[in-house]
Amino acid sequence: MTAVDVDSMLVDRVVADLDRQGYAVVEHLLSEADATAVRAGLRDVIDHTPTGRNDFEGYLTRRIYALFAKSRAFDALAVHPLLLAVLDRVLGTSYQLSAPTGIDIGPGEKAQVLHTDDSIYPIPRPHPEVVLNTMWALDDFTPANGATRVLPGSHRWTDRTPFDNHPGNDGIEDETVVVAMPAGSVLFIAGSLWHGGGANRTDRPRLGVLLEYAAGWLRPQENHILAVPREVVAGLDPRLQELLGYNIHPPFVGYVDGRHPRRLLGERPDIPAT
Ligand SMILES: O=C(O)CCC(=O)C(=O)O
Repeated sequence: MTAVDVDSMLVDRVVADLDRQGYAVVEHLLSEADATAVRAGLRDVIDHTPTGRNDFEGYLTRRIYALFAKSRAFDALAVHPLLLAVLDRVLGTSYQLSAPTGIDIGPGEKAQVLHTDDSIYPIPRPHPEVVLNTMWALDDFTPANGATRVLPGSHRWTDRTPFDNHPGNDGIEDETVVVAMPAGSVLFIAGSLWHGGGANRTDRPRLGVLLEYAAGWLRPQENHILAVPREVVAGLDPRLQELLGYNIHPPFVGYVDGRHPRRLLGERPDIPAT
């Protein structure tokens, strides 16, 4: 995969869709061949990943945590120019990776409970977006195999949840949109949008990878500093190093011994010594 110039009209469209409906789809951001290569690169990791431990993870679903410790398949995608341009517009210029997670929904898995990704932070709604998630489809996402479900416009809900008058999450399903998309596509999900994985009624797993980002001043969901060995991070692209926590939120949130954390990976003349 080669770096591509960012298409500003595409960025505008994604940002507008996120604002209007809380999600946006870009089809074929990866070619079919690239999607196949990324999927193949994750195969071994998936084979060594246990199934989930609760309803949210899914008892028939494998979730790859500590993704950047286990695979190089997403190094370039995490700093894809389109993502960074959209993130700059939605979260501002200070953000970080929060929860990079491979999700292989197994045959027979039931639908995941609808949730918002920012609900883990105690911030009353409404609020400016502090989380932006991206779901990279590595298989075709279909209504049958567990494509992500979204509630369009629910990122604006302040006095409503999918569970009001809908015990068991049933009655809300007619408002839910299943985001079918071909392998290689990316679904952007605003942190305040209600969504969830779908049920897999096929006999094959559905693989997607979430690259979730959060504002630079928040604690990321996964502690990358402990999850990804420093010698691995040292070999990565400097922007990815920053996204994995070797960065500050200005003026100095995240310093180490009074200095920029990037210094733990070696000297960088472009960063002041303080
Ligand atoms: O697998 C999916 O389609 C969505 C998963 C999700 O939203 C999550 O686990 O937070």
